[in-house]
Amino acid sequence: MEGAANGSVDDRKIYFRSIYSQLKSELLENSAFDFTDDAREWIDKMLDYNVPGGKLNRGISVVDSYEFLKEGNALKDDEVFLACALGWCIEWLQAYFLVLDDIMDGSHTRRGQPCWFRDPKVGLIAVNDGILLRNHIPQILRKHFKGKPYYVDLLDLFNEVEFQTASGQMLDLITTFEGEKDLSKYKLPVYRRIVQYKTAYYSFYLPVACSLLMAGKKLEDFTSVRDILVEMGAYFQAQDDYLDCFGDPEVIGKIGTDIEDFKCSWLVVQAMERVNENQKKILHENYGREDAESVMKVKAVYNDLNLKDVYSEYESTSYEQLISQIEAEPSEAVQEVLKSFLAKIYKRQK
Ligand code: GPP
Ligand code: MG
Ligand code: MG
Ligand code: MG
Repeated sequence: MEGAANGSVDDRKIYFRSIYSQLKSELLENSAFDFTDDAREWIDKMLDYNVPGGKLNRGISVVDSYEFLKEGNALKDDEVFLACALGWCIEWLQAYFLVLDDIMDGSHTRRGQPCWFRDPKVGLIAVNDGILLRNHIPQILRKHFKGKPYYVDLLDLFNEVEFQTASGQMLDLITTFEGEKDLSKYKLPVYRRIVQYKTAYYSFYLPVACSLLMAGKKLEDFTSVRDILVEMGAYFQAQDDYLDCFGDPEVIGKIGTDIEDFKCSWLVVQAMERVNENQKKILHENYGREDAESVMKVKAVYNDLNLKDVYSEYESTSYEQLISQIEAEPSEAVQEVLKSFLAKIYKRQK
């Protein structure tokens, strides 16, 4: 499999995908649970529906980052396999979050198909499926990493990041639903705290932290790297919020719900900093309502405020700031890890 490790981006993706089938088979053969045919079929279908259909950026980043950290030494077959397995653990974590997040956000589509809970045969069984997805992670880790010197640190890392994400999700939800709908509390510091916890740790810090552990590093020696990744995660969520409103649902694979859900989105925070009295009134009256006309009125205010230009400007400044923070990192290998991650998301359309 040497070629898979050192070949083109596409080869790597094909190899990464092939590991998914192996991990799925192992979970289905797991002797800790006496599977009936029905149970095996359910899990098989549930996994195929929810785990492999995304961009796989997070998962593949573990392999890419690990390779940079090995500084030019070609990865051995077993090392590529382990980095892929860890990458898939992050994709499993993401599937678990998304299955539950879509219920909480009342979303309709995800990755170009109806949300899992929208299938009438699934409904709230999706909650338990989320719990199963989450519990597959320690199963995968036990099978492939038990005995490695960094095994305990890996378990600890996944637990910590899950806690951070659930805490961020809580902030997202209570900010949205607590008491009267009050847009005046939607300010940048509130926004930053939500996105740091709900998105940045699991999407950006976790893949790099996994590769650092595999490379035998101690995470406490990399706090400045963590801070840069958290910053990158905040930028990524601002993109997600922008695309929720202005992205093409065909391309992003999901229909936005942030306006309807009264979310503390990057767009509404920017809008509130710029509105005149009349525009503020329109937002107060229409933000957080389900009907298409209200949503259109909110979008019209965003357009009047030229939020597309504000966003473009924000993208460029964030990029420049991140690059200069990255270039202050002493290790060239670490710089490569961070730059390659940033390149994957800069100006993304999906
Ligand atoms: C993204 O928010 C955040 C998550 C998917 C984390 C969910 C965490 C849980 C503990 C369930 P989002 O709602 O903006 O994402 P999307 O736009 O993809 O629905
Ligand atoms: Mg959400
Ligand atoms: Mg959501
Ligand atoms: Mg979103």
